[in-house]
Amino acid sequence: MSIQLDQDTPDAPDDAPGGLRRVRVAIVGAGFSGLGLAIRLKRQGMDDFVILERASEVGGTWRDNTYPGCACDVPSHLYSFSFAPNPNWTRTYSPQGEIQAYLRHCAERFGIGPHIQWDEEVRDAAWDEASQRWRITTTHQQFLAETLALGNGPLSEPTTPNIPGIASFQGRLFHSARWDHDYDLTGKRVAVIGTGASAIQFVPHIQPQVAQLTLFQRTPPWIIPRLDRPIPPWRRRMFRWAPITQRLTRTVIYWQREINVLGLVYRPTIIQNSEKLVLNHLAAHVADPVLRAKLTPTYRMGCKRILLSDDFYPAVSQPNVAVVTDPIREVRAGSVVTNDGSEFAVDAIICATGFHVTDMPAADYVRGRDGRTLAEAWRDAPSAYLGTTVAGFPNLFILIGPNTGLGLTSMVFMMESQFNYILDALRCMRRVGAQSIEAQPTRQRAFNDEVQRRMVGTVWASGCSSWYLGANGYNSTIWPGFTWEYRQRTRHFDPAAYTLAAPTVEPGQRNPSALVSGREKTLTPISRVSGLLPAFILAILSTALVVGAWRLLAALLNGSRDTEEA
Ligand code: N01
Repeated sequence: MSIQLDQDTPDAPDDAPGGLRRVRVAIVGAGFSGLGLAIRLKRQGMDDFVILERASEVGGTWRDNTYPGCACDVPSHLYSFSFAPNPNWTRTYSPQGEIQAYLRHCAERFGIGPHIQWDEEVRDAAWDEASQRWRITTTHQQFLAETLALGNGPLSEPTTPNIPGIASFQGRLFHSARWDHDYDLTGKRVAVIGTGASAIQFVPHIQPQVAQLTLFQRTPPWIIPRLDRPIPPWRRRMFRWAPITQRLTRTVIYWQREINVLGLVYRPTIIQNSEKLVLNHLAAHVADPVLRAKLTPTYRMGCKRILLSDDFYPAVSQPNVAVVTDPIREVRAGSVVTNDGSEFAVDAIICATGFHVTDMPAADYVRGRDGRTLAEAWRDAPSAYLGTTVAGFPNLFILIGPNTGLGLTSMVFMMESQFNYILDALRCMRRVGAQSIEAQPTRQRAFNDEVQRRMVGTVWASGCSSWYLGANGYNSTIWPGFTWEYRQRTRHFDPAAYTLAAPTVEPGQRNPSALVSGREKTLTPISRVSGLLPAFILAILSTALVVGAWRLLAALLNGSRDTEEA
């Protein structure tokens, strides 16, 4: 039976005294995750929510990252909402503009626009024990929300490197996630710092334009062929007329990506075999042995994010590009100086140096039941139950929370798993009359212990440094398993892992267990037994697919080498 999350309930919202606006759910951010949750709420008949968006446009990271060549490295048939397939993607890997347009279209199609408070940056969000609600202060307003969902994402705050002298640079300096489109790079001497997912996408686009490109590389990435191609009009028509064909395509892509988990998590030998193939790809495109040595990774493939590109190696092989591997010592008014004393005169520096992932700024303004901020609760390392809820922070849901990140497949799949969980949590609260839910510390700890145990022996624990790891080397970003397993575990809200508090609780007093006992028995728990059969079938399916996929990759790589040699 599905319970509607409609707003005709006894405590339906009305604006509280003191200019506070009461809402049932406040969502921070109108990016992929915030929009997706809003759409799912709306489709469940729940209209009483607000999205607090600091900008004046939807899209989150797909709005902010506008660098040349910005595109998704997960095929868009998979990197899109399952409930809103887009038959009109023009390429296998959609460019940023199309993804941004898709998100805008979703917001319009599902009527999310009126729920968005534009130009409202959240400054503070504190759990108010007396009212059992979140008091949220934004740039211009205050809200009292039953539930707070953080959809601001881990890739929203760019990191600028702390290099001595960088503040005194007299040329143009900007981050790839805040591209300066007013600055014409034509004929300029440009330094690019970093060789991550962003840099390898824009370097091939700016290389033909600039006079000289100096690429400061700290660690060479593993790069596999992207094989991006246009989706022909006939196929787009087919997806429109027969949506099942697009669903099938999505399913195939899902499993093609999912099988990588076997190598990343369970069978590192598979990864070792494919490393040889990928080095062949490098050799096929970079003839200069000195440059090739610089570009050859010395750590296990997959330990850092595996990158996809067809044009990065050809671009850095051009005469106007220099790959510098000596570490940067300082930045001067018009140059970059490396440890060996070499000085590179530049007109502009582009930092492609990533984001505040494990130290996201939102953690500083979200304060839980005892007044502690998330950052304080996460002093050792970020952690959450099922990557979504945190002990001490009632009615808080973190979208793309700790240990929900992925190496090679679509984050939208993980987000949609979280949407299921959150909606079921809200339904459960209605059903049992709970005003607040809070993850039990023991369950949160047990979950995180399990995640960390499973991390041992995976490729992410094979000894490289990456943004997956926090300052103390703890991996609080990656989900070390199959994504279908995460889907399975978040299919239903599990009240036994929570403390549920009744609305009658007096300020300062908590009497949670009254609601929990007995009621939870009426709810469907995750069935471990029923989870085993699909897991077994899927494991067999995965094994069959992995063999086929790696053979295909081998054939493609050999084919491309043969073509080069011919
Ligand atoms: O950032 P990164 P990004 N001095 O952290 C180097 C997503 N994304 O913006 O490897 C010198 O990957 C750093 O060196 P090292 C995706 O999840 C998705 O490129 O740490 N160098 C590295 O080379 C991705 O993973 C898409 O040794 C410094 C680079 O800067 C995430 O965003 C597209 C330095 C940072 O690479 C971030 O990607 C683009 C310093 N002080 C991005 N500090 C899709 O297609 C850092 N570096 C979905």
